[in-house]
Amino acid sequence: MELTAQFFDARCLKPRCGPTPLSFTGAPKGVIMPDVSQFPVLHTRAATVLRNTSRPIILVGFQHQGNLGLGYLASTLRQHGYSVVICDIEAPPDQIVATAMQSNPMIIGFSLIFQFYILQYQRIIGMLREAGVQCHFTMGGHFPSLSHVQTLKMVPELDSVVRFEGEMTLLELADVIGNGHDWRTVPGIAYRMGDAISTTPMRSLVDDLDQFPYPDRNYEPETAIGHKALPLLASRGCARTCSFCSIQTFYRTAPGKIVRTRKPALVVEEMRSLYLDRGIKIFLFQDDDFPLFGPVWRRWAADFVSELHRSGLSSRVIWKMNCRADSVDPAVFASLRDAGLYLVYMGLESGNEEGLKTLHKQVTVEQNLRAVQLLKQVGLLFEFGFMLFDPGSTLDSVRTNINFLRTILADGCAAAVFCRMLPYDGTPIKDELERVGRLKGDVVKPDYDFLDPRVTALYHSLSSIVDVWGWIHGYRALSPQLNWVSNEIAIMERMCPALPGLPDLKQTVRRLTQESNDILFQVVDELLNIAVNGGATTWTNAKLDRHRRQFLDQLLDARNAYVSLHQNALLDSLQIDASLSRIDEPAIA
Ligand code: B12
Ligand code: SF4
Repeated sequence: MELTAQFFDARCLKPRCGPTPLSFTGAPKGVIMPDVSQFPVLHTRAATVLRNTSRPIILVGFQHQGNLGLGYLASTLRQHGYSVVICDIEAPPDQIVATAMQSNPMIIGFSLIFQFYILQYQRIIGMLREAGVQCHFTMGGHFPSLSHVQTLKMVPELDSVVRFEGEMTLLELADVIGNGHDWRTVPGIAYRMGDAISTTPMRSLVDDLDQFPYPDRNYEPETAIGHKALPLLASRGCARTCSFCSIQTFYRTAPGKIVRTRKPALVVEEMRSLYLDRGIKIFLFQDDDFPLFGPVWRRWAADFVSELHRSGLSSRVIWKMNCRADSVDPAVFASLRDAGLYLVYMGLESGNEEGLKTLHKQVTVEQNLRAVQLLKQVGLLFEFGFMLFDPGSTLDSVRTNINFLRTILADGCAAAVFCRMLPYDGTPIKDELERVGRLKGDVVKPDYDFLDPRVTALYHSLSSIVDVWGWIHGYRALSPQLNWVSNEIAIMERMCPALPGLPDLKQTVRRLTQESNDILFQVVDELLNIAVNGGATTWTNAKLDRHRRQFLDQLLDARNAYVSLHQNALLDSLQIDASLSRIDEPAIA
């Protein structure tokens, strides 16, 4: 095997780290055609309906890092005989239109999981209709589920909206449309009736997640330092009630059990087949809140750990998950680490008590601080979500937040990433802002003003001085790239622990991270002082950009030199152990 230039030179393809838990390189673009022969089916059900599967179903969605929602929808449809074509919403619109024209689909299903994409969907859907595509158009995802009326108004070409978990509803919709029956009777949808919007009875959330076949992942996995990574789910739903989060509303509005966990043995079985069939060594658990909190989920986690050890995977694969600060316990996390956990994404969200209350996090600053400290003690890499600004922000709370970040990041363990809370549809905080007349903007750019105009001025001056997309957010920004290299180092530590010089690289990256963070903190500090005492800032966009470029150059030089020097050992670590047992029995002693 040969390593590509991309593998070595992050400058050719800057590591695509998003403002998100973890990002990987090389996401496929465009149309992803199904290869049904390779598709793993875990469970099959006896067909109870006579189906007309003569025309395919097209699913359109955001594919970067692999879209599990589309994956489950596609695999469920295929399990019942339908052929499915998946298109990436980021593909050129003409390509999506051409695919639809060529394949004469029965349904096109659009997946809108980020509400700010709605205009992009609106445009493509309009183009499809203009091109003469007449089949049934439906849309699913968080925003359409919670704001179905607005969705149908904003996108008049849609025939229906599928609300909440979509597998069974889309399948029934396909069955009914295929057989020429009235689709308006299908439970779980919304549709237009003249000027009004009607809904059918809501469909319950699926109780047994293991009834689904494995999600379709028929795309090239993204890679990190050459190791392939794929997303998966151990559970769905979240029991918490953060005020800024539409997920909790999504799973609470539909009838049925809010949090459902899969059987640990079946999750491990899915990992094992992906390891053996696709060479996947990094697993990204996308569960909103990995099952860890309270005695029942602790037992679940313990069973999962035992299964990983029993399968032989714990020494061959690594994984990342998302959790909250109040789930972090040293003994539990040490056992997760020993079973392959290497990266934890924690939604810390705020570093001051008022902010945590506004966001209804139901954790304290002390808990956040302790969780970070424990993760460091256990030796786990962590990344975090943090909102420097929220609707209750004051100059004091912003200062406290920056000091919180200074404390947890003092050792350069992670790059500073922060944002302003956005009031998404379906969230309690959006409803509250609307109630008190503070909600501004629209679906694409929901907005609000702070109560203290000095905070609004601070926010605007900060956004104009710091190139947010160059430093904090986006695949090519500095903080995400610093985190990306720390992520690579953590992977190398786990996958090839004997590599010489790794501690030196780690130290260099930590130093750069400290220095980069420090500049961001200095900027916020100075702007805060100006907001209180007046005066003019000494920071300019150009000055910050010079710093940013210097950091990036130093980072990439250090990283690329290290990878080039150790390419043989790194290549060796990519091997898959084919002797691992395929069947459910202990594979190694
Ligand atoms: C994985 C993930 C990502 C991945 C995306 C991977 C991908 N391609 O899907 C990455 C890391 C890239 C990502 C990035 C971001 N994310 Co994100 N992400 C998630 C997360 C944690 C899981 C998604 C998932 O796999 N769910 C599991 C599947 C099975 O469920 P599902 O997607 O809901 O799909 C089901 C139903 O919705 C429905 N359905 C969905 N689509 C369709 C279509 C049809 C036709 C039908 C019938 C049904 C249907 O049926 C599906 C199966 O049951 C969600 C939270 C969540 N629980 O969904 C946040 C979430 C989607 N992300 C969110 C946000 C805010 C972001 C970022 C903006 C973060 C940031 N600060 O930058 C970025 C935006 C990236 C961009 N586009 O620029 C928000 C979206 C809020 C909103 N209302 O718009 C969410 C909801 C998190 C939250 N708690 O608020 N994210
Ligand atoms: S932010 Fe996370 S923990 Fe809070 S409700 Fe949403 S998914 Fe759950």
